[in-house]
Amino acid sequence: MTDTVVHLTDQEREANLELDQLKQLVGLVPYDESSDVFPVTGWDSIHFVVGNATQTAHFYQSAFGMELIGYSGPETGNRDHKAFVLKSGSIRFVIKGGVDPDSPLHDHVRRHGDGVVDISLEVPDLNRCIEHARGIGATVLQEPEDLTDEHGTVRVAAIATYGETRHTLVQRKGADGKSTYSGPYLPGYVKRTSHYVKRDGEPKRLFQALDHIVGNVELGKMDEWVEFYNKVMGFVNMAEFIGDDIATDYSALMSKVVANGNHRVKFPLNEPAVGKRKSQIDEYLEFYRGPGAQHLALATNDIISTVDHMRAHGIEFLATPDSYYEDPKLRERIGQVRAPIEELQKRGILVDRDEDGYLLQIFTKPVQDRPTVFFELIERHGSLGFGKGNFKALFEAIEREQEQRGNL
Ligand code: TYF
Ligand code: FE
Repeated sequence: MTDTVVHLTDQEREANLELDQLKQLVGLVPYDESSDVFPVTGWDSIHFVVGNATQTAHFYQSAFGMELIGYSGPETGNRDHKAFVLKSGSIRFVIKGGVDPDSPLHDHVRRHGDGVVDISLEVPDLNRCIEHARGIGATVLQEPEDLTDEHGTVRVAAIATYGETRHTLVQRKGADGKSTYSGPYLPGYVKRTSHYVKRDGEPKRLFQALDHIVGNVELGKMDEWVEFYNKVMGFVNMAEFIGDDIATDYSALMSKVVANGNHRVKFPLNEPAVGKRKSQIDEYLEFYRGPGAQHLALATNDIISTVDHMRAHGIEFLATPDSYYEDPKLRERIGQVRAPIEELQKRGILVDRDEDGYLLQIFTKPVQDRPTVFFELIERHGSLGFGKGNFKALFEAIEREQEQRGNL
């Protein structure tokens, strides 16, 4: 096993990320790619379908500091919908909303509300992935196809995952490892830059990478989805899991984590558990009308200024009670961290430490009308975990919100 198998994607290189930085940001590990049945290079893009893409794209530019880089819509020949491509560091969001009243995107919004429809991954050998996935019995939603325009060619295909969510697989490089496409995003999208102007003193970007995306699945289905990622996509199980112990006392959920070989792509999978109270996962499943992506964790190297910026732009975070910081066991548990605890307390940032290091994290409230999708900000300092030591405080905070919504 050597480090040399961990490559940077073009996106990461463009974002001027060094491998060491990325290792720190998202907790990369070396692995042997030659025995991988479904090699994944990294995240390609995350697609959201929303009720009003024009306004949601503005929200991600202003409050999340993202940069508009591409567009598809009626002006470019796409009469069905508008799609805005936004970027921060090495990650892209694609925000889509129906224009044609008969657009199928409206059906998605009617049923699920705003949400994540596609977790797109970059792969070095698309045909090999699809052949393997089909062999195991995965649902191929889109057969491999070359998309071409004046900027070159990208090869894409898609497989189904939980609920109505899909993984589009994108191959942007030839067998020689050279990029085959030089456009802003994919064929069909034109370059477009922001009208949103950053105010003086605003950080260049608020997050550099995507750390993990959590999926909520139905009661009793978590292990099936873990097996799906193991068998179909060659993902490995990570150590962290939430079992019955935390489930019965707090928000009643079970969770296991799968990751691709080098841990760049990490998927915790939650299912509701029967506890004292109605699970936060049940609330999600009810309002999303089925399984779907629950939270996206954005990796930042400066969570303090990121939180300050987002708050100044109206983003609401889950409150952490002062008792969390005043507990003498907290200081014992976390030891020395990069900022005074008072600075973390002021903002409600949580801290956790394990054998590899520590992490800082904070969670937003749901970002759309339904109590479904939310975001996490995470600043890793060696820890490869997900904040297990914070689950109690976090789930209690989620329950306070659930109670206010009348869903507990
Ligand atoms: O991704 C994680 O595991 C942490 C903790 O419903 C978490 O961010 C787990 C389940 C959940 C909310 C947060
Ligand atoms: Fe998380």
